[in-house]
Amino acid sequence: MSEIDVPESHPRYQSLLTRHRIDAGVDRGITSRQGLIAEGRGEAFDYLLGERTIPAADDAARAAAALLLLADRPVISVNGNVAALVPEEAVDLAAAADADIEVNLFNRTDDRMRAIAAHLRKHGAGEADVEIRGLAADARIPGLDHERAKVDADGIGSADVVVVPLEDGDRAEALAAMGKSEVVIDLNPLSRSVGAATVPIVDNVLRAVPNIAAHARDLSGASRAELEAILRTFDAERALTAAEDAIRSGNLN
Ligand code: PTJ
Repeated sequence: MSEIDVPESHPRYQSLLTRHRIDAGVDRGITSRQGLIAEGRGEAFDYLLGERTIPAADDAARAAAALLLLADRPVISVNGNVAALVPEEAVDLAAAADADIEVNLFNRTDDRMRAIAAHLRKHGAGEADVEIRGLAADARIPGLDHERAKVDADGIGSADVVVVPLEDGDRAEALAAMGKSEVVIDLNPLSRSVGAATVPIVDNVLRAVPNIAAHARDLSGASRAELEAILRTFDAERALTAAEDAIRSGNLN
């Protein structure tokens, strides 16, 4: 038994755990109610993917790790769904990639910003040299209206590589237009967000975030030339086609 009263061997374990975490996130004031809808959409794609990391997504996670290790100022963007689903794993990825975390919300309110920052601190941020940014909101993403444009000048504002799990399409495109390299994690291979990414990962954040961290640790001794070679051979278009094919094939294994 674990966090939920269901054994890990249960065939729907991951889906039940996800629902539990999102539900608890709403109760804690971390996740927005729209986050429940986003999760439902993600679950449908994950079901069709067979709730597994397909080989193309694993290759993408390795390319993402290489991109992060090559970055000068990597930042991991955390929203209400990510904070509820993978708080500890997001902090661990930041530690493995020597990145900061920025709380960056689509439906931004001060209460949610503070609740998410506190939740991340409870899961280890603030220690292990992982800074939490996002509360200063002293810069804007050009071309976006209202609250979702707010970023920290010394966080996403000046980052060269941003990991944006579950990003909305507009903001992913606006970040790309700022010249940032993006790692986008999204279960929908047709979303505009993955289309804007340097490295799109079509996988559940529950699996993808720890997987990127594992690859980053595995690659920590690699030379710049080796990391650059991993990135050069990664083909974003092929990764998206592989995910779409897996979903359309209807083969759940
Ligand atoms: O916390 P906030 O205010 O920043 O809001 C966050 C949400 C996610 C509500 C907001 O960004 C939003 O409305 O996003 P969208 O436009 O609904 O897009 C969410 C995308 O994430 C969809 O393409 C889903 O398929 C995908 N998705 C949902 N759950 C997961 C997922 N991808 C990976 N892992 C998941 N667990």
